[in-house]
Amino acid sequence: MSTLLDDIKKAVREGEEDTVKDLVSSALAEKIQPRTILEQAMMPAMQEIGEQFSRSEAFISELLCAAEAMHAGIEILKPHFTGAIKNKGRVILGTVEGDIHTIGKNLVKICLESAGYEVLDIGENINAQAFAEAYIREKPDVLGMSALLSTTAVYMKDAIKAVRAVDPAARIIVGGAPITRAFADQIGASGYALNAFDSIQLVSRLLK
Ligand code: B1M
Repeated sequence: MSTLLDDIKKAVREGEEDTVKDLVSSALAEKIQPRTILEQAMMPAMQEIGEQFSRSEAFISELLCAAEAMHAGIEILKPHFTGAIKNKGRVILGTVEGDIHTIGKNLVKICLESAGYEVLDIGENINAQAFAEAYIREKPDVLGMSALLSTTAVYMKDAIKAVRAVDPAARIIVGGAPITRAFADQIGASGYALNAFDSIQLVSRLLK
């Protein structure tokens, strides 16, 4: 099993989309859990390429290829996560202003859908006003914001302020690599999830 996971990790890191699809399918056929494939192979690959990038050992084009390969693998995994019932509540998700990272948000969507929530993805680079407009339009039970850059995480505060101007009781959750629980408390979020799987318990707790 570890060889297959190692191979998936390598293929994601090297941006080999077709190889990732084949290997992820093989791993599922071998009954390796989708969550294991994600957490022990695909996500560490993104971590690794990110670290290489910060040491100037990888180009931005390689980050993009790895992201494409990650998306391809997630598409294969998706049917193994998604549940049939979607009536536990409505969630809106978006990545904040100035930020085009999608993968974490997409995983949160898949996890929440698998747990029975209806999720509307409003996309990336969403500013405070657009979050507030989406809140008015869609009337979600929970609004989720994702940020991957320390420079964009700060926009969450503005977005929370704009949404709370519309509904002071709005349930707003935040997450993403630079976000901490302390930061979430400081900007007035209703909750913080460390990862996509934790977002299920968080939303469930907020809707009790
Ligand atoms: Co960018 N990037 N990137 N990047 N990128 C990071 C984030 C970085 C850490 C890399 C590094 O230098 N080590 C760094 C940020 C440094 C910082 O601010 N502290 C960085 C940088 C600098 C940049 C650019 C500025 C580079 C440049 O242009 N010079 C640029 C900015 C673009 C922009 O947004 N304006 C940029 C661009 C890109 C690409 C477009 C090439 C590509 C994204 C493609 C895409 O998403 N479609 C990309 C990638 C792939 C990465 C890394 C390598 C991988 C991100 C990822 O997908 N991780 C990343 C390095 C890293 O993360 N270590 C990096 C996998 C994903 C599953 O994890 O998104 O953390 P993550 O999501 C997790 C949790 O955080 C959580 O759950 C998820 C799953 O468990 N979570 C939530 C996320 N959102 C949540 C919301 C919730 C709850 C939980 O509730 C709502």
